[in-house]
Amino acid sequence: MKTRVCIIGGGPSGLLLSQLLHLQGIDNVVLERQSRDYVLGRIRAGVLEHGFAELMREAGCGERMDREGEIHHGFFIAHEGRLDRIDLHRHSGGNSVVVYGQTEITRDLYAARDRMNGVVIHNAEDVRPHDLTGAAPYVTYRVGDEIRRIDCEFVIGADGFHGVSRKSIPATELREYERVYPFGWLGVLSRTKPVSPELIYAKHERGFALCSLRSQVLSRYYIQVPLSDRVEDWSDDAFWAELKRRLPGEVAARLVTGPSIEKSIAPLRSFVAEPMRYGRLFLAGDAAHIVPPTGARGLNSAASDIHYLYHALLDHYRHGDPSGLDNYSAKALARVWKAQRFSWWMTTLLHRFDDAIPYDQRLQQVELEYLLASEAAQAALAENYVGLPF
Ligand code: FAS
Ligand code: PHB
Repeated sequence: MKTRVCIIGGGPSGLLLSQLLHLQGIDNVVLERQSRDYVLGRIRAGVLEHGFAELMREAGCGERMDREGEIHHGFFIAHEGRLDRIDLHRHSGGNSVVVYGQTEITRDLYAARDRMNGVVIHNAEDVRPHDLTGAAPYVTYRVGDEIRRIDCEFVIGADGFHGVSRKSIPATELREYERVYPFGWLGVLSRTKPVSPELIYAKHERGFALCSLRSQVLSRYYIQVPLSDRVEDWSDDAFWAELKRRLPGEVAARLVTGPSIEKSIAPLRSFVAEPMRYGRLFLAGDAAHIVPPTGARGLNSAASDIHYLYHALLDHYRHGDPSGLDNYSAKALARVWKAQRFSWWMTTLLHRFDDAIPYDQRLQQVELEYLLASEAAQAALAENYVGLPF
């Protein structure tokens, strides 16, 4: 098989780039290790920056998001039994976020690929990129016992943190930066009415909690748990009881509980791999960077990578201009590191750190006091949360 761009990974990053390129007549193929149902079975991000929403509309995939997604102009911070609202809309000069699950984003992107007869190959085993530093890279993969080959001009590594692309870059070429947090998030999805019309980020001495949603009949909740916890350690009742302990009384009193339809523990890490290019291979999304979900930057950081790559490939194919591709890594990393900073800051602000020295505990408390008392600090939070410019 021959194509112009071979995209490894059929998650939101890979599918969004595939759709954008196809709309511009740039031939591409997506190779996905899992089945479509498996990919759609993952419950992940919930909050979209306005830049991500714009990109979905540009890809012709924004119609259901605009119809079913919720525009949120702010969120609450719960602490010491009270709620303080951060007015994103006012502090960001009129911007907001869209609450619409990543699962639905991925579903809409698959539907758009199908409508355009886009080529997405599922259950592609042992995907391997080859000759990345030459002018004619290719990718091999296995279906059953048969090894297949795709000749291409560029390879996009959109295969997430555990993918093959980043690992195809020689260690001598790659610099990796990582911080692993000493806790995880236990997440529950339930067919219950959300406890609050806007998200609640709760800082509590027992640990962090988050009240989020997917719709008015589908709620998403998280509590910080030790890394040693396993999901089978937590019954639904135990989860709901702990969540209530971490919320202000008036909120806990109106929490509607119900059976979990999904329950999982996600570890928290900050990670960046530099550079995001090696020859004809370009990394995008989780393949190159990971953030703790506290700042809702994970999926949104992938969006700016895709935006930059899309325009760089357009410039290359339309105008023979390689500058976008040559500048991609530096440009993408400049925004990635700002998302890293914000995610680290939100995580440090709101979580319980058992090994924190008393000075750091007081600093955490005064950081929150300063934020809630300062218009400038809230404006800084808002501009990051709604999304820094691409
Ligand atoms: P993905 O990991 O989504 O997609 C990569 C795709 O590549 C996958 O479908 C995988 O099957 C495929 N793949 C992997 N290896 C391959 C190979 N060798 N060959 C072919 N295909 C291969 N972000 C938020 O903003 N908010 C959240 O609440 C949030 N929660 C998260 C919870 C969890 C458990 C995880 C893991 C992530 C969470 N994230 C969250 C971040 C998440 O949303 C990512 O940012 C987002 O999935 C990034 O999308 P992709 O870059 O497409 O990577
Ligand atoms: C979610 O709804 O899954 C979600 C929302 C905001 C976050 C993290 C997760 O910061």
